Amino acid sequence: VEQIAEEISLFFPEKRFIIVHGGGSYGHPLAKQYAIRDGLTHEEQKIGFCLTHQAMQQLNIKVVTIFINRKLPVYTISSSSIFIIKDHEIIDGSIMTIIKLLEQGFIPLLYGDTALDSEKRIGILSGDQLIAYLACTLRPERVIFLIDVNGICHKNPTVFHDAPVIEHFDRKTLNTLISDNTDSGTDTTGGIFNKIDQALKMPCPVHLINGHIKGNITKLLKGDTVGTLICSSAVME
Ligand code: IP8
Repeated sequence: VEQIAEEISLFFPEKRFIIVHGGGSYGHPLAKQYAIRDGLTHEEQKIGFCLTHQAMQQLNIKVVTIFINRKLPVYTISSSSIFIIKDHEIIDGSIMTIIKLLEQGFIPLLYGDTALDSEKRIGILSGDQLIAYLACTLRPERVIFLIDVNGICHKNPTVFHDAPVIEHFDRKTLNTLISDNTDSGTDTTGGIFNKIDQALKMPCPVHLINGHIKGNITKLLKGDTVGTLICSSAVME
């Protein structure tokens, strides 16, 4: 995250950013333990819902502190306070605070979180769904997903290390992927397939690049080709 903050500071404030982080090892194990995505079916889950949210707040404080230490004006907005979901997707919420923060030169930061569900009562709002919603409403120049492999490959690159990265991905490419969930671990929100699904809804180019490789963000923002570019048919038209 320090490396990411350093690279963003090379482009801010000339470029405006919104940062979204996921649940990682803070949110997913608790979300799984208490079956939060299944909705509220028994009382014990209420404590699990609160604990998962609290774990996300703790992760968020760690992340946001790194950016603020780099003198980046990153300001957290708790997703669960402003969005209501149904079937894992946002159905209601106000992004006025996000717009105002951007106008005033801040970098809004949101994160995948627990959320209230209009039917199942509780659920998980993934950072992926959050980004898709923000992309559709705010129409940014681009979306960049920082992942832990070099891009999307036909085979799982954490198992097949020599699998070449697909540079341009569209809806047709989806059918050629070999589905392999061996590496989904404790990810409760759909792993890479959810990212692809959400990316194909976005009205802008979506890049998936390796966030562990120093210089990748810089290269991409300077116009070089890095990782996988996903374009929905709306972007290509
Ligand atoms: O990692 C999930 O967010 P994601 C958030 O972006 C929780 O899917 C609480 C598991």
